[in-house]
Amino acid sequence: MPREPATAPMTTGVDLEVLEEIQRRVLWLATRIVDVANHERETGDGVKVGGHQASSASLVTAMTALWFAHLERGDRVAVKPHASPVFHAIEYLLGHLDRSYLTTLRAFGGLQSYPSRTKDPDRLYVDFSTGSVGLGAAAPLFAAAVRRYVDAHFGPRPRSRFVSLLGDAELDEGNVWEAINDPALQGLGNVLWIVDFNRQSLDRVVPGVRIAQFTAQFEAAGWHVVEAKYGERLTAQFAKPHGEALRRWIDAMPNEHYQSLFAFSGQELRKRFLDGAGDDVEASIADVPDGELAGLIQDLAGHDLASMLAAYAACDAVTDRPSIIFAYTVKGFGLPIAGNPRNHSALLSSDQIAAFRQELGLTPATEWDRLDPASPAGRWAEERSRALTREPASTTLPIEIPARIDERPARKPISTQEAFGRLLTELSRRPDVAPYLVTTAPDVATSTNLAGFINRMGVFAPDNLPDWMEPDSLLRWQQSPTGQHVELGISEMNLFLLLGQLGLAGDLHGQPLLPVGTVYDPFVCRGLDAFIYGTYSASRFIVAGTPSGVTLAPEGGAHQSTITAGIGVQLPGVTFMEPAYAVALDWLLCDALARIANGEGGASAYFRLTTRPLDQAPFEAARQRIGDEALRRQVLDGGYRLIDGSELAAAGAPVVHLVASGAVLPEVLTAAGELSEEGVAVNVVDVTSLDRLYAGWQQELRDSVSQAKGRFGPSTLRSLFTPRAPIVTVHDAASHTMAWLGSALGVPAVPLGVDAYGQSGTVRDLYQIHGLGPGAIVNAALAALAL
Ligand SMILES: Cc1ncc(C[n+]2csc(CCOP(=O)(O)OP(=O)(O)O)c2C)c(N)n1
Ligand SMILES: [Mg+2]
Repeated sequence: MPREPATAPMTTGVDLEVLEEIQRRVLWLATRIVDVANHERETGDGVKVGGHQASSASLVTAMTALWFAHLERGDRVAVKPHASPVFHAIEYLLGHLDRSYLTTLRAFGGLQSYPSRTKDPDRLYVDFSTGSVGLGAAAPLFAAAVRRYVDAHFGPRPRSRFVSLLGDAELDEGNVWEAINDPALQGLGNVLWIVDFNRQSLDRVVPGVRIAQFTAQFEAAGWHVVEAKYGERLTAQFAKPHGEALRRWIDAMPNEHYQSLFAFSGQELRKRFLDGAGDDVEASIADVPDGELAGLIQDLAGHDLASMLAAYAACDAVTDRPSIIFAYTVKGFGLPIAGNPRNHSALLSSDQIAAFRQELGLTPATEWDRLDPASPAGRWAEERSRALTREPASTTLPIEIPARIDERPARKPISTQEAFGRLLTELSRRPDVAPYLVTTAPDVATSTNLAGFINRMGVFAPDNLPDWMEPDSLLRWQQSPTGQHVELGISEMNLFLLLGQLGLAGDLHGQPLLPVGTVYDPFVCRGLDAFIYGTYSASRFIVAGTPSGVTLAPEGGAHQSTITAGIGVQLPGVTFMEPAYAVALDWLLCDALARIANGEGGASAYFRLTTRPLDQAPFEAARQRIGDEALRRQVLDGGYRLIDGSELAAAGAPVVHLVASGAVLPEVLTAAGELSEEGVAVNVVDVTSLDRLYAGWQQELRDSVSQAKGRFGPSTLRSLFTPRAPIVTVHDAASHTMAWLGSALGVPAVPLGVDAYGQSGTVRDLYQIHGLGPGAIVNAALAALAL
């Protein structure tokens, strides 16, 4: 049963016949865009080009109705990855894409296979990148939450609706359910999800009839659900004698049975359709001639423009919660491959393309034309183009981020996690910067030291909520529309999806923000796909992974991260940093915020932090030796010499470098002391950003190759190390992460790190069993010198 029968279509100003004509042209262009990429482009590499004609056709009606009769300029839409040809066909018909691109699907510099915010030629109109199913689908929900936040803090802006067009199999992805269940994402009345309910995924027809389960799940999560199931013809048939039996029969029919009928027509179709049905069902279609039976049985609302517009209007009318439309569609609608279970990657033959072209009255000379501007369809497209044309948004914040936040000298031992919390609290006192800061955490705000910030800035809630805590409690949890911390449930996937959207607030809402998230470092992996999604979308945010490594000793192996440093170094679009000392963290954090404020692409930052308090004196000593500004520069560039062994080296002592990041530095310093006593000249290099060192080295290599110099120019890496001296790398992370330094420097290297799962114990115990203690470091150094 449809949840809400189609009401009168919202046809104000829209002629359904004109829309029908536009729909046919959109289907043609989307199909031909894929066809030409596969059949008329010589790639020379034997790799198939691909593209999805059937998945595209499935959404042609929903998308034509949206762009040509529903969307407004401020609306933001995520398009199902495999419908990108439909999107580009529409943008072309609206005049937002040059004709020359229509033959470039999946070509270098051309239309990307899936909608891309950063690479598509019509990217001004791509609001959300999609491709990894489920993530793009959920993104508009998070964007709507960000809009709610932005409106509450900076004043309401013109209305936007946040629309997601998703494949039905995208609902298999857990992140979708994590998203709809989070309390921070409730009540967003400007959200509309449109599920392309074609009952097919990549491999198969999806088994069973799951619609009742889906609708119940969304309703339980507080959503308004519409089933756009049957088109006008079937609806009319249901109204006839025995119509109810017919409806019940189709409703209960397994997807596999229904889908198998698409291959048949006439007598054979009738026989197969009625297989197992009672006399009343047979009677219900007795009046339908064989020639019309296929059209009737395939008459789904997802291909009925009036039904879709009615569904959109019904959702618009509901403003207190998100809406979802299950639009029943046919994968491959309107094409010879319609409904075929194996049609996901199927391509029309050239003969089939020629027949389709002819059917539309087009010729090879006119096939790429826009709609005739003199025709009603052409005039309508022009009107819609005017309604939807956009200007690029500004993504910079006109504020000055200081070079350092906390000028007080650090006397006591302090952990980087505690320092991070203090720095954010200090920042919240700065009237120029504070308004733009927004923090978020997946139920770990207090255990990652955000309490100070939250006490000062409050927790965001769309409405004022009572604070049930005692007024003198250490943590105030004041929830109101002015709060600047967004608290999430435990889902790390949601954390990164939200951070990704907060970091696009300038692009999508005209108000850049300074987003900061915290997460236990091991669970970065739990949200990794969304982390990648955010950085792939060129979002800009700061995330602190804390605490990290086996230094989290008593917590045990399940909470001890090892591969996250490698992830941080390797992920594009984010700079990985692991400072050990508070002042270094301060400089790096300010620099990261400044890059975000400047709207720099790829300016996200990942800080890997610890709860181990470290004595700050060694850093202060280095500061005295190197000087404040020079040291700051080195820290920002990725590393500095915490201990300089030049004097002993000048006296002829053998030189070794101990290279380390973060929590392990006390052990490294102890080892350095022991080695010096043995007459070894030790340089201790504190790597503040392995990522920057690596990027600098790579840049240097590329420059030297392209300029054919044969010798490298100076880089941070080279200025930190004495030529030919062996190195020992020490890291509370997989030993592999720093191992490349040996080859970069062309010297013997012994990488120490954590290459097995940890367990509970003290820091000393854990460092001992993983070979990070001073003794192991000294032995490694002696071994390196002997290599
Ligand atoms: C995370 C992820 N896993 C797998 C894929 C490969 N894949 C692409 S489309 C698809 C099936 C999609 O089915 P559906 O969402 O129903 O879209 P349809 O093509 O039926 O419209 C799969 C498994 C992907 N793109 N992303
Ligand atoms: Mg599907």
